[in-house]
Amino acid sequence: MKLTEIYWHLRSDISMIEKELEQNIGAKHPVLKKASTHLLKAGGKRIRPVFVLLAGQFGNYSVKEIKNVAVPLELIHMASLVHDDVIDNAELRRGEKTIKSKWDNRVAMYTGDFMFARAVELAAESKQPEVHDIISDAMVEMCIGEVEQIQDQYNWDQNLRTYLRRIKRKTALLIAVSCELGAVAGDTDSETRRKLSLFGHYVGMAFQITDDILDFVGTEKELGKPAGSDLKQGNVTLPALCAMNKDPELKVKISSTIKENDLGGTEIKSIIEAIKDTGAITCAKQFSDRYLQKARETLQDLPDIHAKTALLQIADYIGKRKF
Ligand code: 2DE
Ligand code: MG
Ligand code: MG
Ligand code: MG
Repeated sequence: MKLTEIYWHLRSDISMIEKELEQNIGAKHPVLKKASTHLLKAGGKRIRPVFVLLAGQFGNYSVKEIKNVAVPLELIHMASLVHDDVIDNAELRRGEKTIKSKWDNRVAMYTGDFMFARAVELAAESKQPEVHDIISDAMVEMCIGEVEQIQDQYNWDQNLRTYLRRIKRKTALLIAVSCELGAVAGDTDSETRRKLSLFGHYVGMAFQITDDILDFVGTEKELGKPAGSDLKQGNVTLPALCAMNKDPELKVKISSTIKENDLGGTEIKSIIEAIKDTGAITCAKQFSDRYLQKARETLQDLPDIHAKTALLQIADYIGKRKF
């Protein structure tokens, strides 16, 4: 099954979610509506709603309950991107100007807050009380992850564990929660729910590792966002950690070259090449592959329904994705 087939199978539910997203950001205020719609229309993989829909199929699939979690999760994700682009000073997202660049930082902060408020409002319609706990816990962790990232910036001595903990918070958790809430909405048994959540965690870890790899090897055209910005901003990601571990001299060079408020230039480019020359991309990819393998194993004992094939297919795609 190809990725396009997965979306095809889910098309009626996805288009319902798409409509709901559009309606939910339709605000009384034209600027908030315009800015949110700008991001919504720029596209995106809608991977979190897709995980909710597929996980829900392991139980009794109720479209209403599914909607009450899938839409908020995508809104929270979108809100976090709008804020993330302010923090990362990013000009481009999904091939379009970011809200902070098309409007400004102030509009972006409030647009993020607005989307987030809409998410909470909609999630409140869910009948299952644990939905609120799960969502709010995830958001707290995401904030911690982002603050940790700021604190760990330009810290070239940080270890692998710090990195893994950070990406777990900033990315993997919301994906795990998407799978878990799909299971909750479908009212599956607790073991199925635990397994789906764990699957989401592993896939989410691989997803962020791939994002970090693509920042080294992708192009702006492919990614729809600028490449090479992590290192420039002092964000120490897995390829850099792999490279510094292999070649301690490179670490000395990186720490003396990449400093705060340094916009970088040719030096950054040569460091990126030096990092790649150590085999860092293969090293990082091995981590991602190992997480994806664990993700596949986690689903092993679940019933062989169509949704399982689809989840396995998405895991394969995450290992190969170019955008
Ligand atoms: C993207 O990482 C990380 C996103 C998490 C952002 C979380 C925030 C706190 P990247 P890219 C802002 C929670 C806030 C909420 C829920 C309103 O590597 O490469 O910077 O796509 O992603 O820019
Ligand atoms: Mg960013
Ligand atoms: Mg960021
Ligand atoms: Mg990134």
